[in-house]
Amino acid sequence: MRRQVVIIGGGPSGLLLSQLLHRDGIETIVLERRSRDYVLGRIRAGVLEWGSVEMLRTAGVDGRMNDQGLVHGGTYLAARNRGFRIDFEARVGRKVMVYGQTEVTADLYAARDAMGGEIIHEAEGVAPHGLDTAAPWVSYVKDGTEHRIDCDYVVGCDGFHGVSRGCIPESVRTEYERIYPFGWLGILSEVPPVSHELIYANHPRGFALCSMRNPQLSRHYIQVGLDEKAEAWSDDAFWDELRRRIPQDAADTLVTGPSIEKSIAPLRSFVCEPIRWGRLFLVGDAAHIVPPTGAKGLNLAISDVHYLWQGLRARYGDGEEEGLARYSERALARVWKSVRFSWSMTTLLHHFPEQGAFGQRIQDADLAYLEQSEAAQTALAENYVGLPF
Ligand code: RFL
Ligand code: PHB
Repeated sequence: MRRQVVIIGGGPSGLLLSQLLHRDGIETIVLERRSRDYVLGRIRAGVLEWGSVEMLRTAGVDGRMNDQGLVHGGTYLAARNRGFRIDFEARVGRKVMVYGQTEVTADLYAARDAMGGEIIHEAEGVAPHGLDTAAPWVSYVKDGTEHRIDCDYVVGCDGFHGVSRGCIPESVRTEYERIYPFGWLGILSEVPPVSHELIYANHPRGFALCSMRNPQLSRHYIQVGLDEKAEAWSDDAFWDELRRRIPQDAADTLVTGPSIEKSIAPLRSFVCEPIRWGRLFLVGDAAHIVPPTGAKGLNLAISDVHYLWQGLRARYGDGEEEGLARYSERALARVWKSVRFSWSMTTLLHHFPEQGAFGQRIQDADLAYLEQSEAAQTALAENYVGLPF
C-alpha cells in the first residue's frame, strides 16, 4: 500500500491534518492505536482560540460548533474568594469559543467519514522506518496481520506517549521539561455553570477552575497533591473544596450534582526540539505539552497543523519545499510563547508547596496589579485569545 502522507495518531491534530490535506487532494491514512469509542471518551480541552475556530471552519467542520459553541468575550480571575473580570473584547477586540475537544474530535470523525477518509483503529505496534531516506514507510499490525505503507512523509500526531518523538535520534533531539508539584482533579457534572464565563481562582488552599461544556454541563477542576487518588474524593468533598476556593458570590450560587467523570491530570511543560527530522514531522502533544492553566494544548496542536498543512500543500502544489524546511522553526517560535504563557498562568494561580507566605503575597500583588492595570490585562488577554499564526 502507498499513501503520500501517513499520520500516526487519530486525536484532534491527526484528524484535522488529514481532513485539510484530503480537501487539497493529498492522500493520507491515519493509524490510531485505540478504538474510536476510547478516543471519543476522553474528556480534555474546553477552550478554542479564534484562530483554532477559523481553522476548523477552513476544514469544513464548524456546523455543530457554530450552533452549540459558547462565545466568551472575557474571563474571571479570583484571589482570596473575590473575582474580577478581564474583558478580552475591550482589551484586544477578540474572543474565544468554549467547545469541548470531545465534540471537536467527534465532528472531525464525522467529516472524515463523509469524505471517505481512511482511519485504521486499533493499529498495534505502529513503527516508522527509513525516515532519513527519500522512501520512508510505516509498519503496523491489525487483527494479527502485519501491514506496510510506503509514503513520502510521516507525521507524528501520537500524543506525549506516542512512538514518533523517540524516532528522532537522541544526538539530534533536545528536550526541555518542567514538572509541577501538583495535579488537577477534574469533574464533569450535569449542572448549570456557576458563571457565564470561566473563573480561574487563586486561593491559599490551592487553585480552582470553573468551566463548562454547555448550559447544562459544568466542568470544574481543583489543584490536588500528586499523591492523591480521584476515587478517594467523594463528590461532596469535591464540591466543598471547590466552594472554599472560588469567589464568595459564585460559592453562594453553586449548583452541585453527581459527577459523571472524575480524573486527575498531572501538570507538565515539555518541548522537543527540533520537531522535524528527515521525513518525520511532529505535531501537537507529540512535540510539546503545556499545563492546562492557559487552555493552550489543543490550540497549539491546531497551530502546528496550520504550519505543516501550509508546508505540505506548497510542496504538493508547486514543488516549493521552504514551508516544510522551516516547519520546525516556525511552529516552535509560536510554541515557546504559549509555553511561557501557560507557565506564567500556572505560577500565578497555583499554590506551590515551597512558596510560603512571601510567595502568596507576591501572587496577591500580581493579581491586584492585573485587576488595576489595563496594560497587564491587555497582555493577558492577547495571549489568552491566541497569538497570530
Ligand atoms: P492526543 O489528543 O493525545 O492524540 C494522540 C493520539 O495518538 C494516539 N496514539 C497512537 N496511535 C498509534 N500508534 C501509537 N503508538 C500511538 N500512541 C498514541 C492516541 O491514542 C491518541 O488518540 O494529541 P493531539 O492530537 O496532539 O491533541 C492534543 C490535545 O489533546 C491536548 O493538547 C489538549 O487536550 C490539552 N488540554 C487543553 N488544551 C487546550 O487547548 N485548551 C484546554 O482548555 C485544555 N484543557 C487539556 C485540558 C488537557 C487535559 N488533560 C487531561 C491532559 C485539560 C486537561 C485536563
Ligand atoms: C476545560 O473546560 O476543560 C478547561 C478550560 C480552561 C482551561 C483548562 C481546561 O484553562
